Amino acid sequence: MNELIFIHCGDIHLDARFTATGMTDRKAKERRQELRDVFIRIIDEVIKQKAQLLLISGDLFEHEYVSRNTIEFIASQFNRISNVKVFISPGNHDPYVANSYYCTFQWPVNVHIFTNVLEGIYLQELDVVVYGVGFSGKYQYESMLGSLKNIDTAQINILLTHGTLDNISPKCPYHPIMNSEISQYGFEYAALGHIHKMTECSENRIVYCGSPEPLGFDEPGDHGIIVGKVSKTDIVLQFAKMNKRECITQEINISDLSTADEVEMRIKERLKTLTDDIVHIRLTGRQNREMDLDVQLMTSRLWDRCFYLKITDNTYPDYHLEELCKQYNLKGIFTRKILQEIEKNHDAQMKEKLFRALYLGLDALSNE
Ligand SMILES: [Mn+2]
Repeated sequence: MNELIFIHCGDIHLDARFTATGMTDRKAKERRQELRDVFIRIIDEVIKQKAQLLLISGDLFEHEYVSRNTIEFIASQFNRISNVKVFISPGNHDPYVANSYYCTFQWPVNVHIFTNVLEGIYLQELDVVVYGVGFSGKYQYESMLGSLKNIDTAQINILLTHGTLDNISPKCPYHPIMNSEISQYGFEYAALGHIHKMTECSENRIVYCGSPEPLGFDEPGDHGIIVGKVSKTDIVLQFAKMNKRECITQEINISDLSTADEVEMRIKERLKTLTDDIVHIRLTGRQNREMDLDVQLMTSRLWDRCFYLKITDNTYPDYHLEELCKQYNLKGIFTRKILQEIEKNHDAQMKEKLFRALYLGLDALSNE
């Protein structure tokens, strides 16, 4: 039985700016180097797995920012696998436009780049047809799979494209395609790009491989590529983790802390296991009125404890009880009553309970 080994990767975004993360230029530059590193590791995996096909489902690089040097780097990596057929379906970040390196660069002969006209390439030696279509601009409002006619089911058929699967919004600008539309043709595998999180949309058949390195805080968890073994009767997919770093967002509730030093200690403690990561700490809860919290200062004091650190203050100020006591409304009456009770009471545990009741009550009254 003819079995084919393929690697499916995409959304690598070589030369991305990383502006959304708020990263410094220095760190962004380092991160861009790491995107190159992950691309090398992907090619290593192609060699290691003895893959015969490399499918790249778009957003290989960022057209707006990519340098010729990076294009030459990509080509040199393709040259390492000259016996492997490489297919690229341009995405919204690397569309097939007139001034794209896809048009102007002399790519190695083992590389095929799809355009906005759907085509199927038959590889006789592998008895497989790779169908593909790509972006020719930033936006693509309609499915480009419409011209697909009956496909010959005698051989293995693979689809490669960049798009949004089953998006119900009427004006999806990123190539809206339907699961049902793809399924009817009976592809052995549909390799999709655009969603940066690995997603199996139809068991083993329609798959987003995700980005191999996360590009922002909206891309938590592991990232990688798909290693597939497919025949006319069977398909086995394996996710291969590729990312060097993780983008991690963590909340730290500071309601029980009274000084900025204590907050800093708590963040330090949390960062101990996140030294290689891109970390966003969200401070939440109630902030003591006496606390002089300066997240910028804190960030600059702790920046070297992980790859990149961002701290945001999402706390809300503590209640000003003295002020509240002076008010002639429900909150004022409630606060006065409970504070009187607290004063009368000598039991420490009871005092604490009353304080908790005070805050719960004020929260309830504030949220009306
Ligand atoms: Mn992308």
